[in-house]
Amino acid sequence: MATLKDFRGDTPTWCPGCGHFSVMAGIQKALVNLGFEPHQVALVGGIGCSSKISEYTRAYNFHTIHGRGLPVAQGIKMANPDMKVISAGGDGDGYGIGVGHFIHAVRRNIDITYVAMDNNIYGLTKGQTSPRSAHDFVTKTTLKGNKEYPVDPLSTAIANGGTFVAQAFSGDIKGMTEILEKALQHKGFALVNIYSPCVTYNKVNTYDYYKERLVTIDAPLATREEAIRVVKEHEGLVQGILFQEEREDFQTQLDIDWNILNVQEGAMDESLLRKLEGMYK
Ligand SMILES: Cc1ncc(C[n+]2csc(CCOP(=O)(O)OP(=O)(O)O)c2C)c(N)n1
Ligand code: SF4
Ligand SMILES: [Mg+2]
Repeated sequence: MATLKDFRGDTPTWCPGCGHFSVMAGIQKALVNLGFEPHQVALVGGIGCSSKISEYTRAYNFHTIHGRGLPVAQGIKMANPDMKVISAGGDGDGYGIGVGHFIHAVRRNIDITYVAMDNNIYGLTKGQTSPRSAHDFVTKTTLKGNKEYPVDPLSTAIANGGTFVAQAFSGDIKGMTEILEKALQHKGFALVNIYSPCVTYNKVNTYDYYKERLVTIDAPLATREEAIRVVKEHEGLVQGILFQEEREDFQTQLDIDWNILNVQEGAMDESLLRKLEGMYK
């Protein structure tokens, strides 16, 4: 059985105190608790401080390009349904340039876990306003304050057919790990948005900010309408599983013999291509 040490990858270069350390610890702990081995897991990042998590965790890793973690993760799952696939990245990565992929992955309900490490700012590029920055948030790109309003990932996912929608806080490792375990066990697309403070560039959304404000939701809400109402009522400052629904995932519905894709020698010959074509007819 794997231990936490087995999942340890390259040494992180994150700033001391960065929330992303705890998110990584939570993901690794959840994987160990559920009995996964590193070779059974694929971890895919986009670009950002957060996305470096793919290099810092020992598993099958793919550090993709900005906002493209989700399409690559979905491709890996399609090619190898036995793999536990996790896509992880930042709020800029997932809700800015990658937001189109996000919404389609949600409605597709493909069986992967998406961890968005939300620090309400672009950390890697040194502190610009992100799609999750609050209205009137001041940075070097919004000197007079942000005149846009932030993306609401929870309501978006719930409204667009999300079957597991949760939010956690990297300052509460125990609660976050429990949510991550449930997300990893969910058969379908699981979103866990995690408030993960950037201690270097965001002096507003700090650990204390979240500790003072977050409201814990003890159990998933009964309906999508109710879940969205609760998210809006607390202005997104909630932690827990907001909504969960059992629904056949994308690949189960397709009912394809996925073993056909295990091409051992790497060569896709003509007959295999014809067979694949046949499956989609
Ligand atoms: C196509 C493209 N556009 C812009 C960038 C520059 N860029 C790199 S990371 C990043 C944002 C990172 O913010 P986030 O995803 O929130 O991660 P964080 O660093 O905050 O963890 C940007 C804009 C890029 N690498 N590629
Ligand atoms: S810049 Fe911010 S997000 Fe990036 S490692 Fe430092 S604290 Fe973390
Ligand atoms: Mg960010």
